[in-house]
Formats: sequence, structure tokens, C-alpha cells
Amino acid sequence: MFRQTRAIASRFYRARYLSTFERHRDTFDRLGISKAGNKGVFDGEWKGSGSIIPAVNPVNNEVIAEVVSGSTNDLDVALDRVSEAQKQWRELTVPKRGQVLLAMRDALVKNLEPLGKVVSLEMGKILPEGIGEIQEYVDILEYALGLSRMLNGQVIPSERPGHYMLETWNPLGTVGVISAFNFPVAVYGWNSAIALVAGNGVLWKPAPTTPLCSIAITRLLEKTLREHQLPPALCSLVTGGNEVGSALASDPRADLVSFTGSTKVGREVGKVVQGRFGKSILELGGNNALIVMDDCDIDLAARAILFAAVGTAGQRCTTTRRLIVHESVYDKLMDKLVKAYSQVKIGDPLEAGVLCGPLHTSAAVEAYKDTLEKVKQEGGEILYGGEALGGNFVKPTLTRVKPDMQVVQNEAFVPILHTMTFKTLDEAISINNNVAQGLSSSLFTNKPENIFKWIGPAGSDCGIINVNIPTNGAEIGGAFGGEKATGGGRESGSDAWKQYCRRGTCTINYSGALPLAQGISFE
Ligand code: UN1
Repeated sequence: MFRQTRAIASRFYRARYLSTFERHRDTFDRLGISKAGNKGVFDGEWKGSGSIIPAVNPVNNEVIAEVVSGSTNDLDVALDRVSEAQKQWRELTVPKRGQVLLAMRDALVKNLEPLGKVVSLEMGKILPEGIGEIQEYVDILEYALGLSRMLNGQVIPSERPGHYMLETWNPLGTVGVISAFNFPVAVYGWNSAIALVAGNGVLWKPAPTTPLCSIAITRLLEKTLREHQLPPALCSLVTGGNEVGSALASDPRADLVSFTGSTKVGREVGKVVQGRFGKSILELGGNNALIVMDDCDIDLAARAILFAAVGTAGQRCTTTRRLIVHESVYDKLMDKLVKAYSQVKIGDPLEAGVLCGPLHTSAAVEAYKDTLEKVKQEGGEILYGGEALGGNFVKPTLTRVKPDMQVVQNEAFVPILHTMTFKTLDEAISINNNVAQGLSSSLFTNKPENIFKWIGPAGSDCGIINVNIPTNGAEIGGAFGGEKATGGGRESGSDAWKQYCRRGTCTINYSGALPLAQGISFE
């Protein structure tokens, strides 16, 4: 009895009085993270000459740990180190590279829980989603292992006798990855796994607010590379602010820059990289819609919408922001949604049963309030929620709007779902397409004619076009990305790997003669 009371008292004491770091000391110890003095740069050795940045727990805005971030000088040195390391890496056969990626995968699998926990602690998403994010990195490493036996080029029939034409896929050199706070691990994983299998080195510049995730991951990659007698600078890290990101975008040593973030910043990154004829992959804002037809399974739709709009507290680029509902089923669906929303447990993302954690920063809470204000100003209604709950917590919200309101054009990156009605599928598709962004979209229907219209030329203009599933939660096997103001980039599966390669068109003459193409005679 006494022992039990003592155990409860000690749990209470830990929860109430210990800092985030102390409460999760085992996790941080295991991943090599300390409370202060963490070095935020890795280029073969751990260092950092930038300012000290705090990693903050969004649950209570308490500093979890401090990181000595990187500077543009650190970036300058690191870019040379990656390039040196890549010269060795590119000489490995592609299947051998795959074996190293397999070892990276094993290192992640062994640390799935602790890594997922750090994602939750630093980003604020619930633990199952934090772990899911590490799983997504594991998945893409497995995919890259498969690719290591399949980076096939083509043999093309030559029009000239005694000639052989083929394509080669060689690495670009260095891939710079600028990742966002909302997927502090998985999106780096998509890029680095594919960049590596293609023979590139990688330089990671994570979001300034999620340095611990990047340090934990880089430590595991370092260990794996050392175990394989490979130069660990191959996976370098430079944490820091915008100045590091801008320097990376403008540096010609970064052959490809993969940027995930806002449309506003991405537009600049795209211009700068293009200005030096570098390559870029842009994953920018979404304004994703989900259409509910009158013929669909409404219960299924309601469950999907809950995950799509409330999951990750509305902070995925694939979050559903606009719900377009056939007028005949609108009331029925809204009843279900309001009921579902009222049962969502909001709270500490590490607590079992919680579905909605805090927003990542207090600035996001301001964006939430601001968006609600705009809804009201434009004559929209708040159907459910609409309340900031203190700290970074807000109530997931349903609004009733008209599709042409200005507020609906903007992605606020908070859990506000704007709902509206339509009469015909054509009208719904035109609402879906009538925004600047074009990332993800989803149609709920059971009719083949609706499905094929939706995925056809007069259908959704997005990069991700779903049927009877949410807009978010894409698998790694497909290419991920979107059109228009989403930037046009594609990452992850399908043939996205080609962007990480230099394509060579090789024509080899073994004839001993010199026939020219197009039948030209030049005697
Ligand atoms: C992102 O929000 O930047 O499809 C990526 C999804 C996840 C990836 C989201 N697999 O929601």
C-alpha cells in the first residue's frame, strides 16, 4: 500500500515539478541529447558557431534543451566536407549503397519510440503521429533499398547504324534539404534516402524550432556511416535561422535544393536557385479540399474528415482546409462532424487518447484568431469551436462560408475547416481548383463516373488526387507534391528519384564510320 502510494506520489511529482528534459531524460540520454550545449552542426565533427537556440515544448512553451546553432561559416565548411564525402560515396555500387541505407533503417527501427517521442515533444504532434513519422522514414529507406536494384536507365534505338544510345543516371553531387517544423523528420527522410541511393551527399538545414529531431537523426546516421567506414560528413547538418537557409539556396555547391515551407519563402528560394541554374524541388503551401457527394458513405467520409482536418492539429501541408459538401447531405454530415469534434480530446500529445495537441508556436494561435476574425468579417459563421484555450491550445473549428470568400483562399495552417455546399460535381471541382495552391484533394463517392471525371483532364488540378480517403496521410510509394503555388515539386516515391540525378544521354559509335543524324552529309 505504502509502496503504491509512493509510486503515485513520485509520478505526480515528476509530472508536476520536473522539467520536460528531466521527465524524458532516458529518451534524451539514449539519443545523445543533453539539456545544454548540444552542438547543432555536424560535418564529420560536432560543432556550432552560431547563436544558442532553445528547443521549446509547445505544450507549455518551456525550454526543453539548448542548441548551439550553425552559422553561414559553418555552412561554408560543411558544404566542402559533404562534397569530399560524396566523392567516396558515389564510387560505391548502387546495391552497396542500398545496404548502407538498410543499416540506417535498422538504426531507426531500434529507436522508433524514442525518436517518435522527441518529434512529439519538440513539434507537438501526438505520439502515434510522432512514431508514424519515423515509420515514414523507415518506409522510404526500404523503398530506397529496393531502388538500389532498380535505378534503371533506358536503351534507345539509334537511327545511325553501328551506334548505341542509352541513358545514364549519375548523382548530382550535394542535395541541400531545407525542412519544415511540421514534419521535422519524415520529409528529410524522403529527400535524404532517395538522394543517397542516387549517390549524392546531403546537407540538412532543419526548421529553427526543431533542432533536437535533426540532431538525434544525424547522430544515428553518423554512427551507421562510421560503422561502414564511410565519411560521416555525407549526411551533414547545419541548424540555424533564415540566414543559413538563404546561404544554402544561393550556394552553387548545393546542386539541388529541396525546400519545404510556405509559398512566400519558396517563391524566393525558387528564384535564387534558378538564378544560378541550380535545381530545386519545392513543396509549398496547400489549400486542400475534400468533396463529399450525395452517393458516398457518409460515416466513412466523417471519419476521414476528422483525421484530415484535426490530425496534427491542422498543421500538415496535406490537412483538409475546405470541405465541399453536396447540399442534400450537408446537414447530416455536419451533425456527425460536430458530434465527432466535440469528442476530440485536446491535450498533452504524449497522453494516451489525446487526438489534438497544441499548435507549434504562439504565432500560430494568433493566425487561428486572425482567421476566425476574417471569417466573421466576411459574413461567415463559426459552427463549432472558435476558441483559443490558453497557451498554444485551440479548439478545432468548423466554419460555414461561401467558396468565394477571401479567407478561404489562404492557408492558415491551423485546425480550421471551412465548409460550403455545392449542387453538381462540376461546380465542386471548380471550387476545388479555384485556389492558388494545388497540393492535395479528395472526393468521396461510390460512382465510377464521378471517380473517373475527378482523376481525368477536367478533374482535380492537384498533385494528389484521392478517392474515399483523406487528403493527408499519403504513402511513400507515390510521388508527393503539388501544382501551381504549391511549387510543382515531387518527392518520395514513383520516379521522383530522377530529380536527384544527372541524366546523361549517351550515344556510342562502334561502327568505325561517321554517319550523321538526320541524314546530313558534311563532306
Ligand atoms: C507535410 O505535411 O509536409 O501525406 C508532409 C501526409 C504525410 C506527409 C505530409 N505523409 O500527410
